[in-house]
Order: sequence, then C-alpha cells, then structure tokens
Amino acid sequence: MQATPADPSIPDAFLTPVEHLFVRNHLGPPPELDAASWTLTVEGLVERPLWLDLSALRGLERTSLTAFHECFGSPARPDVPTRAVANLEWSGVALAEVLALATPRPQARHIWFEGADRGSFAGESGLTYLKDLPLDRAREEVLLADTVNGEPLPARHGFPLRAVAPRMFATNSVKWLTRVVLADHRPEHLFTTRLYTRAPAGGGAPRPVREVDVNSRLLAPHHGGAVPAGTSQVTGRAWSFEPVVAVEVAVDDDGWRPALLQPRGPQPVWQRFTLPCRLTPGPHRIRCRATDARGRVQPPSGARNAVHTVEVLAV
Ligand SMILES: Nc1nc2c(c(=O)[nH]1)N[C@H]1C(S)=C(S)[C@@H](COP(=O)(O)O)O[C@H]1N2
Ligand SMILES: [Mo]
Repeated sequence: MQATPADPSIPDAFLTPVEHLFVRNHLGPPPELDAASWTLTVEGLVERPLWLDLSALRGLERTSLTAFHECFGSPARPDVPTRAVANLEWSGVALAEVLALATPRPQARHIWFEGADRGSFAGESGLTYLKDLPLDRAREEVLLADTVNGEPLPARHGFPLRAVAPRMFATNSVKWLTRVVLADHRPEHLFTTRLYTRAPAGGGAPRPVREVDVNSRLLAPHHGGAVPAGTSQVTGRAWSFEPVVAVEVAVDDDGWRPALLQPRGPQPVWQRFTLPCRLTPGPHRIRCRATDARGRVQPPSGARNAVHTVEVLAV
C-alpha cells in the first residue's frame, strides 16, 4: 500500500488541514479522472439504473458532514496501532438522494462501492477497489462527497467524488467512486471478504472492518519532546463509533485522572480533551484512555486501539 504516515504532529485544530491528511492508496497512484467525462453508475437491484455525470449530481440537494476519518492500518496487521486520524468537513449529496432516484428493489440488502483505481495488491493483479456496506446503514449515513474542508476534493483524496462512511474505518470510504451496485449478497473480493476482516474479541466468524473502536491520541506534549518542568497542559483527541464519554490521563504510575472532555454533539467528530499535569524534572510517561457511550474502554496493550503512551522529558 502506498501510504504517507499521519503527520506525527497533528495540529491541534478542530478540522485537520488537508495538507496534513494521510493518503492511503492500495492500487498505485491516483487515477487521473476527467471531470467532463466522469460518470457514476448505479446498477444491480434497482428499478431505474442511473448514469449520473457531475452536473446531474450537482443538481441534487446538497448536504455536509463533519466527521473523524481513521485509517484501520495494514489489513495484515490488525492489532498494530497506527492512530492515523483526522477530522474533516465533507460536502456533497447524501447517498439516500441518489438511491431515491434509482429506487432499490426490495431484495437489495447490500450496497457495493467501486473506485476507478486499478492495479495489484498482495500478489493479486487486475484488482479494483471495492467495498460494501449493509444497504440500510449506508442509506442513513453515507455521503457522496465532492469537497473536503470547503475545497474541491484533491486527486489524491478521491476527485471528483468519493463515498464517506462516517463512524466507520476510512477503508470503507471509497475514493474515485464510479460505480454503485445494489445486491442481495456481499461481494467476494480481496478488499471485502479476504482482507479487512477481523475476528471478534469473543471468538466467532471474522467480521468486516467497519465500526471504529474507542480510541484516543495524545497531541501535546509530543512524544520524545522536552517540556518545561511544572504544570503542563496535556491535550489530545478521542473518538469512537459512539460518543466518547470519558478520557482519563495518567502520568507515570500515578493513577488515572479524568480529563476535561468536549462533548461530541450531533455530528461524529473527534473530541478534544485537556488536563493540566504536574511534571517534575526528568523523564515521564503520559498515557490516555477513552471510554465510549457503549462502555467500551481502550485496552492497556496488544490491540490497535491500545492506550496511547508518550514519553517526554521535563527540564
Ligand atoms: N478507491 C480507493 N478508495 C480508498 C482506498 C484506495 O486505495 N482506493 N483506500 C482506503 C483507505 S484504507 C483509507 S484509510 C482511505 C484514506 O483516505 P484518504 O487517502 O483520503 O485519507 O481511503 C480508502 N478509500
Ligand atoms: Mo486505511
């Protein structure tokens, strides 16, 4: 996978500037799509198959969405934390608007999203980037976005149109979207049934990587940095499928203390937390741990959403 790392110094801003946003492409460089000839097809179990060009799409009612955007990380290493996360404002057309035009048949249960990129991954060639979601879920939440943070989508982030599946790992947010298929079954494909699946904690059949875990990331102080000894403001961001209801911070082996946490509000945005901490001169280990409205807590270690730790030197 071509991946630029998340900027190690994510700016402490509510919206992540697009130039700080990570890029994840499985099938090579971004396809160069021509806005004038691009179309989105909607086919399969629908009463009216559609071929929409950009002007037809832009004639539909517009809406916007601000949401966190989290990469799952390598599908081969599902337990390794990456904390590649951003918070972005998207605008475009609700998937539901397009589905209302196409009218899914009653047998349609699943929706497939395919991008225009073509290439090889994990030894398989001739691949497209294909993902699927349960239709009901996608109809409620998915946005077909043509802008990010108020600007047209850059080529690397999916120009001219991408799906945005809020509260799900960003692997589901298909870039360079050109085809939507309504079906009564899930597609058998490298990126749907063979990769991007994981075994549930309690055992059982692997499930597709969709709903994000409860997670948090310290932004300040920076890992490996030096801070003045004394009181230091510890800051970070927390996010989950459900709203985060608590974040705790621990310095060294002192106990967990509750941080001040911004509420999530109606949109699935990341939540800022802060806690003033006293740091005596010398090295320190600072940790943060989020709990969400479902009662899920970040595990101490061994998981992709394990407690985040930074090491700093107070001088
Ligand atoms: N068409 C297409 N869509 C894609 C991908 C891809 O390789 N091709 N990568 C996915 C993954 S794994 C992630 S994390 C997000 C990253 O979106 P970004 O590059 O805009 O940050 O796009 C998703 N959508
Ligand atoms: Mo990803």
